[in-house]
Amino acid sequence: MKNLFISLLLASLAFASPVFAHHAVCDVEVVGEPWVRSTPPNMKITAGYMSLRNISDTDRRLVAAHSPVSGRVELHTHVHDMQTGMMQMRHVEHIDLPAGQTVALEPGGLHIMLMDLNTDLQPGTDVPLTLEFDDGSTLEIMAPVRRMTMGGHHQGHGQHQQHNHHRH
Ligand SMILES: [Cu+2]
Repeated sequence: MKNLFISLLLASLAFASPVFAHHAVCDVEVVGEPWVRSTPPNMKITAGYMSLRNISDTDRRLVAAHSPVSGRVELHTHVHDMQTGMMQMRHVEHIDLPAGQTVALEPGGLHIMLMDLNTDLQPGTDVPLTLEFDDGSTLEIMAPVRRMTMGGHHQGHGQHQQHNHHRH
């Protein structure tokens, strides 16, 4: 019964993904559309966001990412600095992707940090990203470049942070 289930699962995966046959099996898929924040001229860093779903029953880790537009890519998270009251980025060695779960990389939280950019990233273009997992598998994606949206949740968050920055 379990084998039948797995066969059906693999069959549906092969059906859903035309590139399936050309890559080592990857336990992780991107949910929705990934995106990379656009950059003004001469800005050398930006961030990539996406939701990653671990479709297997084994815990996975995102351990690295690469992009041809970036000389150095790191995995980052945001932590709340108790002393300053500000959110600060921290480098992390990996991003945990628990079995069967979806993990969101989003502004103010986990993200893929693209540094040493060798080009400006204009909205309407796409950034190739290679995601590397702890089992050695990789996932190649194209992430559209978007402006950080003004208004809505993230803007509100920013204002909230500014509120905490007042000094006496
Ligand atoms: Cu960062």
